[in-house]
Amino acid sequence: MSENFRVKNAKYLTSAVHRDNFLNEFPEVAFVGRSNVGKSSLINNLVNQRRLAKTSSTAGLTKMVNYFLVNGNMYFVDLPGYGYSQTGKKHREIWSDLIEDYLLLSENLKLVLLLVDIRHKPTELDMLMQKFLYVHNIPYRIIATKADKIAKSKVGQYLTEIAKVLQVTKNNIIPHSSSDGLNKQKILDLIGEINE
Ligand SMILES: Nc1nc2c(ncn2[C@@H]2O[C@H](COP(=O)(O)OP(=O)(O)OP(=O)(O)O)[C@@H](O)[C@H]2O)c(=O)[nH]1
Ligand SMILES: [Mg+2]
Repeated sequence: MSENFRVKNAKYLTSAVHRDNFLNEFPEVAFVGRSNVGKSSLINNLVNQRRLAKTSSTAGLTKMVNYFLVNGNMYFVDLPGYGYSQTGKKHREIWSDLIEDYLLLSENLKLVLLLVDIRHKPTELDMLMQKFLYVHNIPYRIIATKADKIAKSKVGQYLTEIAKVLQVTKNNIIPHSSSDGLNKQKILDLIGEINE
């Protein structure tokens, strides 16, 4: 069933700015990670659309919880990034209440894709998020984004570094590139499992 999962169609549904606006009709996959790590780009790559989820080189673009309906029976949820100091919050580098509400209140949340930039060591916040997901029993997988930015021959080495920090085995981290679609089908197949 999960093999060769395909996105037949995807459309933007709505954006929530408050827990009262969260949707819960369908199973959902959420994309979580630091600002600018490539969450919206990964969604676009998976659904084969260049601009379904808005992307930007300026950190902190996605501020709401954005729902996309995929194949008419599941949601892809693009979350705001964390670790971006907003004005007035400079010393409180933590994720927003909206992110936390979403993760704790979404009963149909089946999978979180936790994104880290393949070039950088995961931050304290990444580790905190990983722990948060674990403690709250939310199934997650780690995606290392922007793999096209390093030499192919170095990918394994960078994954080893990330794996060490996050205390997982290297095989649990999937490198991805929104530019060339590296491991796109592998990620889609993980997502396909949520509807079984
Ligand atoms: N080369 C390359 N650039 C990427 C990749 N993924 C994202 N980017 C670039 O990184 C920047 C941020 O990407 P977004 O997808 O907007 O990141 P985000 O995590 O949604 O950011 P926020 O919404 O601000 O939290 C954009 O300039 C993208 O074009 C990738 O796989 N390869
Ligand atoms: Mg975004």
